Amino acid sequence: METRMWSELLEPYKLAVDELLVKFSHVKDQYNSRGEYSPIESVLGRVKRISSILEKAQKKGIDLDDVEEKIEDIAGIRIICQFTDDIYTVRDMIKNRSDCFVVEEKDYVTNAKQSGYRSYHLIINYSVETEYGAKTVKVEVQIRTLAMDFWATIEHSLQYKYKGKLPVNVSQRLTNSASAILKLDEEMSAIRDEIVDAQNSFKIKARIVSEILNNIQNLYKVGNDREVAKIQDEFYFIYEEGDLDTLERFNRELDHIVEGYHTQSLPNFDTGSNY
Ligand code: 0O2
Repeated sequence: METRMWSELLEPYKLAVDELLVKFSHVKDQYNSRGEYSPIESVLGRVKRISSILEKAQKKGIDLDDVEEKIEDIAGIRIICQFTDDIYTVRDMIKNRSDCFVVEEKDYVTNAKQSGYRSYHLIINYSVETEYGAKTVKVEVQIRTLAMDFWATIEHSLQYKYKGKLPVNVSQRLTNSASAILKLDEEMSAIRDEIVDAQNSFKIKARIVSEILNNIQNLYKVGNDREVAKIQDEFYFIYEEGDLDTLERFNRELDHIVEGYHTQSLPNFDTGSNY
């Protein structure tokens, strides 16, 4: 196939990856903007390189005319989660989407591969609008934890370095570290609630602090500088000493003060004036 033909063939896959990256990142943003824990930690995407497609086709005896049908990971999305349970939440989320049609599932989380590889794979049909019309392409979605991703990345590099023929001692160490990764995920899941609570209160604190600073900035525009400076000092003290509830209370009080200034500066509608 000519290079031009390859770039035409790969274009809809590139579009699919770009769109899905935006969509899954948006899901994460929505959780964050609500101050909620997101089952999606991060999203990555790639279109397989032509050399890798050729290599896979050759390895599997796939005719070049059949690559779109038979190579399912030309477009790849990787969703990274913090905890093992999140993998299944994300899987269900994808299954419920009207723009992703799941055609195949591989649960290497419960049934790890011989290598020790763990990840949840979905093959989906996804439609894009190209300049030549609508086209449905296959996309492989890999869902895994941060720890699983760490292991897979290292193992992939070593497989590349040794061209798939790992020395026995390296292979043994990878098997041992795969068990350690499994244990790590289990340990983290056991204290999941505590971790999520800590992360949520961090996000809430960041939001309240930003609202307070915004209020103080607005007060400087309309209030007495010395009084606002006193409020600011009070905030620094509460920030150092206070807990989340105290900060929240302080923020509400500031809201009232700012509101008070606004009311004072509103025009009096009973004056008979048109404005
Ligand atoms: P790349 O370079 O990531 O694109 P199969 O014939 O069933 O073994 P198939 O059909 O490709 O292989 O499906 P499978 O096993 O679900 O693997 C698809 C992708 O999962 C691989 O793509 C890898 O990205 C990842 N993967 C699968 N097994 C392993 C493993 O043991 N170690 C690591 N690090 N990744 C794995 P590619 O095309 O092989 O590689």
